[in-house]
Amino acid sequence: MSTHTIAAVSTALSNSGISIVRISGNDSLNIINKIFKTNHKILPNNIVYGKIYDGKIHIDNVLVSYFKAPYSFTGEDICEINCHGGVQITKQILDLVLKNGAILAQPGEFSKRAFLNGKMDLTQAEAIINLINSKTSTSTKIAINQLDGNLSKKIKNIREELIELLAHIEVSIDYPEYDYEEVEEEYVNKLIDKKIKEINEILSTYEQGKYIKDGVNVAILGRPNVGKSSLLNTLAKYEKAIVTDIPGTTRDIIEETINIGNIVLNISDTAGIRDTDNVVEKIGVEKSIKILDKVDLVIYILNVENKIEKSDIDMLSKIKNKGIKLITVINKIDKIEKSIFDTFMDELRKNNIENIIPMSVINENGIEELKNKIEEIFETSDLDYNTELIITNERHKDLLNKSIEHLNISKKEINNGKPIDIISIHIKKATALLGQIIGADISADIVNKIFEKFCLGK
Ligand SMILES: Nc1nc2c(ncn2[C@@H]2O[C@H](COP(=O)(O)OP(=O)(O)OP(=O)(O)O)[C@@H](O)[C@H]2O)c(=O)[nH]1
Ligand SMILES: [Mg+2]
Repeated sequence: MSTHTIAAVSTALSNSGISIVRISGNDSLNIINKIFKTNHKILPNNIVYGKIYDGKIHIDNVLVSYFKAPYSFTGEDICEINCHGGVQITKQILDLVLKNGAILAQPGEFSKRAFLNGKMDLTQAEAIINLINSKTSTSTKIAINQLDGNLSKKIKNIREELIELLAHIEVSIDYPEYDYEEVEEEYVNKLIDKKIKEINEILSTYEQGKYIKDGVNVAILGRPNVGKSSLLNTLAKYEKAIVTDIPGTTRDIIEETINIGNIVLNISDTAGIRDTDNVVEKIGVEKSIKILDKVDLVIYILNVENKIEKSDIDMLSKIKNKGIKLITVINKIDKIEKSIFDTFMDELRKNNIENIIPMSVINENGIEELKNKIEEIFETSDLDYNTELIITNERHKDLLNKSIEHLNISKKEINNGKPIDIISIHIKKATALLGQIIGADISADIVNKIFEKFCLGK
């Protein structure tokens, strides 16, 4: 299909034991023959030892493997040079391959060719990138499941039944003796309902899947000096943020990624929220409020030494009204009597604040409780990550949602007594949208966009 032969370094460019330069396309073996000397015969599915030469100059001692089309990752001839893993030597070998006829691969181009040559469908290609980017064992399991084709299988099944339904409808149109009677209506309605239910079941896993794949976005918010940066440092287990007793210490958003069990948290420590005339701090405060647009969870910290201000209650309501998950931490409990804590707690409860964690960051009191609460909120133990189908890609979610929209329209049209050919237009549309998930009927532009996000050499 593709004409030119491509090459790239498939391993990370840093000093390591070995690096792999991958070549794919008709010219792969020709290029290898020009630069590689060996005493062995280069046979498909074999790996041979030999030396790389640039003309007369000996560059490296390497292993070369050869996979003959169509039995390779891309479906084309592939040669891989396993060279020593120095950055300089790897670059030199890649340059040599390029000088001898290959062109540098685009990010994701090997996978794109695998898809275009029918070696895998789009969900499987997307699973590769999820697998590479995976940060926890759970997201790895989900990606492997998708790579095995489990999402594709499910989508194909739903799609096939809709295609059968369309064929059934065509028969009704072409052979008027089979009138499109009420029985037919009931049959079509029932089948569409069943498909909507199946699609919804897949969709319902998305939120969880997204958290597992991309991590949970968390902001630590609160007024100045309540202990936000101290909490970030304790969770990160090192002094990431500057902590002082001067209110207004943090001016910019400070980001850190940590794992709690199998959950990845992308935490942002923020500037303490207050009215201020300081230009720099003011910008920081604005950023703290703006961050609400992109977080899944807010940890709102209150200092038990202070009284709860109206601004705190307003902020807590704002967070809740935006539908963001909320944990409220009462910090510095090491500094007060129990009775003060009780009064504080009562006032929060009066304002319908739940998920409250008493804490002394300095003594690491309440940290485990906070972690447990986060796990409780974001880990649904009833999903079996080993076997269950979980979607993590926004593209899949959007296409599933749109296909449901069209199935719902077709149901409405049936109930409104619209002619069957009108109804079938929407079923066809839903079928096409489902097809786009696995890569059927998809435009070259979209394919390019998807593979652009891949890394170089994959
Ligand atoms: N006694 C006590 N002091 C604490 C506790 N947590 C934080 N502090 C102290 O409170 C002060 C402020 O802590 P920070 O973590 O800088 O507070 P912050 O909320 O990030 O403050 P800004 O960046 O100014 O918004 C520091 O002196 C901390 O050592 C705690 O649990 N108990
Ligand atoms: Mg701070």
